[in-house]
Amino acid sequence: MTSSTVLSKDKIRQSFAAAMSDMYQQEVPEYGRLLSLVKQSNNKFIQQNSITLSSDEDALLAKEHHGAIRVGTAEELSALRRVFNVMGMFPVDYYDLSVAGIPVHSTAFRALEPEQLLISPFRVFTSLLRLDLIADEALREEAQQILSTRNIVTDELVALLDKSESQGGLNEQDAAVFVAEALEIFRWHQQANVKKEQYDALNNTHRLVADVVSFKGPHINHLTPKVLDIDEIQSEFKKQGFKAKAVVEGPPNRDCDILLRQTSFIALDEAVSFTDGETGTHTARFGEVEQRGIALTPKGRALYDELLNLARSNKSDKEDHATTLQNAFADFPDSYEELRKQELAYFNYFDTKQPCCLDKQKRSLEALIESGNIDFKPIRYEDFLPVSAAGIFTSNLAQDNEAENKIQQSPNQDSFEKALGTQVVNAFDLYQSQQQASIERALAEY
Ligand code: OOG
Ligand code: NI
Repeated sequence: MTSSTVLSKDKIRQSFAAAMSDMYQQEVPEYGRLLSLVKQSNNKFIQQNSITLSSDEDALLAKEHHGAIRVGTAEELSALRRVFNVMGMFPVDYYDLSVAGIPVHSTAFRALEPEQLLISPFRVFTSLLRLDLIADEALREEAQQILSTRNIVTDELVALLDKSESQGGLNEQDAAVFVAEALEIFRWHQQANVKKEQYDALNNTHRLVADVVSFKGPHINHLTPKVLDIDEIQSEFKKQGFKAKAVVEGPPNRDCDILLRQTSFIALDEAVSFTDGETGTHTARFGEVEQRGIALTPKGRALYDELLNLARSNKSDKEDHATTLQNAFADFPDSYEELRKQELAYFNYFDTKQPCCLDKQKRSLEALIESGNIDFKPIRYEDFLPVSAAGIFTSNLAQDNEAENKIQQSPNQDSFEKALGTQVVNAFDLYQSQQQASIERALAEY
């Protein structure tokens, strides 16, 4: 390869995801343990269900993951947008976490096209701290002041961002430097940016404020491998002494998985040195697993939200969470055929290559499905769920504190997009156009 050849963004994302995984295994040894447990559990599931994976699928399964970080300022968020762009990752959807008492709003950076997701499905749930939701004015100003002095990107990285933007990508050599420099943003810093008493004051206001403001950079706070049987992992977590969250977030266990189910285990206490020489601990980094199902249409999503609310209001001490959830979701169709007929979920349609006996004018999509000439398979949900994300956030902050209940609910997508420097992509539009393109492709054969 000559040095002027631009390397594919998918390849850069793939090597960045691998580098991030290596770094996180070194920083958080439990993550290495988690990866072995997930591998064992996935293998067991594959054997028990006699699933045959191609070598590509197998490699992808081991690689599947998302991560999460939290930044403090508009400049930091927009720098991340530029960094992720180099890896072919774009902000999809807006998530307002203030509804759950968490002073952040978020997006998820990811690749947009199915073929790109197959090369590397790596995503990063990225949150921006909302100091505007913090009531204590003096503390808010202090936090702003501290954040204004830090710089999360190295000069080398900025030069490579400029280069990539002006020449439409990076060559292999530059990409290798880019991966190493970008990784620095996500590294854990034991050395805090603040004095012990400042940390304590921030922590008393909201644990997230302390997490975002007190350090030199926005450390990666978890990486999440994909699992095939999350209920089994949840019970293994308990057996093997991981401090798992009490419940699995998201929809119940079903024949046809929908959206996203996730669970996590409690964060580490990590040693910190403050600028005044004092020492202490900070709790932020944890482990999580995810199981993904079919993407829902707006109609399906409305039904999901309604039934999830029903389950939350039916919550009682007499029944466990899984049972309450199962009961509430009894009205959610659980076959792909029904999900499709009721337009609750998205599908990829494809030509089965069977000989077609229908008259030309009768070859509609539905008739061709009926005659066995077109078939469909689920489109996987690639995004996140705000209620679940809130559950993950809160279960991984240290001790609860009073002030946190005072965060006002106030979504503000406009201000988020201004900070980001672009609008977020709407996930429904992505799934809808993927489905539509597959229908057109399949019908073009007839
Ligand atoms: C992000 C929590 C949300 C998920 O998987 O829903 C998340 C955070 O704690 O920063 O990662
Ligand atoms: Ni997560």
